[in-house]
Amino acid sequence: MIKVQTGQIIEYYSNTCRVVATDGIFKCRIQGRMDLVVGDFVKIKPTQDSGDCDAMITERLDRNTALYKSKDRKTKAIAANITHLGILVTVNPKTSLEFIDKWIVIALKSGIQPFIIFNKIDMLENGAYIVLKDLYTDLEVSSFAISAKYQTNLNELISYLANQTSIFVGNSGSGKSTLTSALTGTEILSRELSNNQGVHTTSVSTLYQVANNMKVIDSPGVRDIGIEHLNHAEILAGFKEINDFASKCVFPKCGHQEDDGCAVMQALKHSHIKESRYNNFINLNAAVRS
Ligand SMILES: Nc1nc2c(ncn2[C@@H]2O[C@H](COP(=O)(O)OP(=O)(O)OP(=O)(O)O)[C@@H](O)[C@H]2O)c(=O)[nH]1
Ligand SMILES: [Mg+2]
Ligand SMILES: [Zn+2]
Repeated sequence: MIKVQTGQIIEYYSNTCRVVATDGIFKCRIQGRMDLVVGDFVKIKPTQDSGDCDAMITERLDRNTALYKSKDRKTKAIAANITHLGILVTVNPKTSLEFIDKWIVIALKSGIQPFIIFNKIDMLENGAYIVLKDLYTDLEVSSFAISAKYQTNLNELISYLANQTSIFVGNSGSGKSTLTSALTGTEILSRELSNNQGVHTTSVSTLYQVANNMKVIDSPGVRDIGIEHLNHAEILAGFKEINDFASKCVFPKCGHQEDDGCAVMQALKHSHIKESRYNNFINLNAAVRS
């Protein structure tokens, strides 16, 4: 008989989940309408009455961080207690700069450290990612250039992720599952390795815990996501270099699109702000209401 204990959700289905706790991994029943996601810390207690479940969840502990997405005006948590968010950037599928900037905004708004992983470097002409790397080094966003498939340059990334809980985000096919397999040594189905169909796309969020206390989450909910739950101030906070100049604009409600008294437009003209960053800032602002 298992005792009452605290654990962390490592896999979440609609009314059951898997929890890693002090005494092992348990399949748990979710009681009522609890708002739970992968990464949540929960209290569990033994149960006999629920089919193939060993335990039930009685309580969710407070979250340190939570990652949200919006769709059709509804906001939903994707994962909890994450410290780092790795944005997978690939040439194929091509990752847009807007995708990168959007995820930086989302991470910073949630108190999560964003960083960039250039994946599939085996497919690149030497140095092709350097231009992109330069765009983000000034912003204190670390970046790594790797090949998940051929396990190239993983050591630096592994040290960076030690003692952290990370989630990888990227377009379908960017290599989130392949990277998670490489880091954890678990064979996770990727779009190439599948049971019987041609491809396997991740359909459930899983948290893997491995050596050096590295926890990584492979999730299907993190390809392209809506940001209607953000406001203009939160978007500005995600563009650190623009934020620095915005406080110097003459008009307090400056929209940063007219030259008149706008310090951001001046900075853009003098290349203190990169054009792609400015354009994405304007585009993301246009996508939210307040
Ligand atoms: N050449 C090359 N191919 C890679 C690399 N990493 C991943 N791939 C391939 O890219 C394809 C997609 O990889 P996945 O890991 O399934 O991508 P994913 O991001 O998990 O995709 P979804 O689960 O659909 O979101 C597979 O065929 C991988 O073998 C890499 O470093 N180099
Ligand atoms: Mg996957
Ligand atoms: Zn301005």
